[in-house]
Amino acid sequence: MRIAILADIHGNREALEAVMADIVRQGVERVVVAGDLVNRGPANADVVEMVTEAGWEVIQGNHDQLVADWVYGQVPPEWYEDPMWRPLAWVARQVEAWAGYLAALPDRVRLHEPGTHPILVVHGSPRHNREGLHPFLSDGEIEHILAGVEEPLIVCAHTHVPLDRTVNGHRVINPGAVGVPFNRDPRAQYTIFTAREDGTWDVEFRRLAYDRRPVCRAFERSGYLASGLMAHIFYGEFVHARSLLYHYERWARERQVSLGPRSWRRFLRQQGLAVRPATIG
Ligand SMILES: [Mn+2]
Repeated sequence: MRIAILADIHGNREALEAVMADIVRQGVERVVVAGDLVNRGPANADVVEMVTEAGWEVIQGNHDQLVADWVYGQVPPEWYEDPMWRPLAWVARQVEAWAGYLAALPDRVRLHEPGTHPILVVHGSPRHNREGLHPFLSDGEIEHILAGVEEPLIVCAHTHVPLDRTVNGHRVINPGAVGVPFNRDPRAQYTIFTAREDGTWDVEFRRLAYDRRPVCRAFERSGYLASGLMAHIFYGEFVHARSLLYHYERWARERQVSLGPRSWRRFLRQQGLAVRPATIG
């Protein structure tokens, strides 16, 4: 039995295509997406259509929930007037027809193949879809978060950083991100779980290089980048394969500068990062 588990596609069609082709080559029998099909990227409807057409099982990520909440008027009313949220409005328009699907996704799935140890798949942690099991957490912190979880194997996503940690009998796997990795490795990342004779699982971390230039073009030509600052930040995170939003907000707070295109460019330059990378690998 072979199961592919992937997550955090974030509207990146080309990365998903690379993973889909690999999944076909690898001959897996079951595919689970651990959330965040949409937002952060330019091809959100394409990603939802590809995943649903493939018949893959999907759980809800915080971004899937956010986009559905936006469509259904379940975010604070002032957000609809705030330029900061325009990129979210842009994404929500793209997948408006899928809002019901995104809203109804389950928050977890328990995989229990005959003769194997069960696997719990969640987006963030078993407690919340925005609680990430980050590599920098201590064993004690991870143990606390996983208290009461019965499954010996837990797959979580959300941090966009791959993880394989065993704490007090719980093995935690994060497959890394398909669309927007934060581990400074831009390849599309996912995992394949293969059942062993004794019912435990062998975990293989796969990383696929693909041509990222069409993704950059899609950011620019779809109108997403022009929708506002947050799209520029997400573009920078995609290009540099690292988390920048959090650091930028802290940087701006410390200097008491307002968030906007000018301070964003200044932040990038101070980090030694190209503002508009001419070429990416
Ligand atoms: Mn995500």
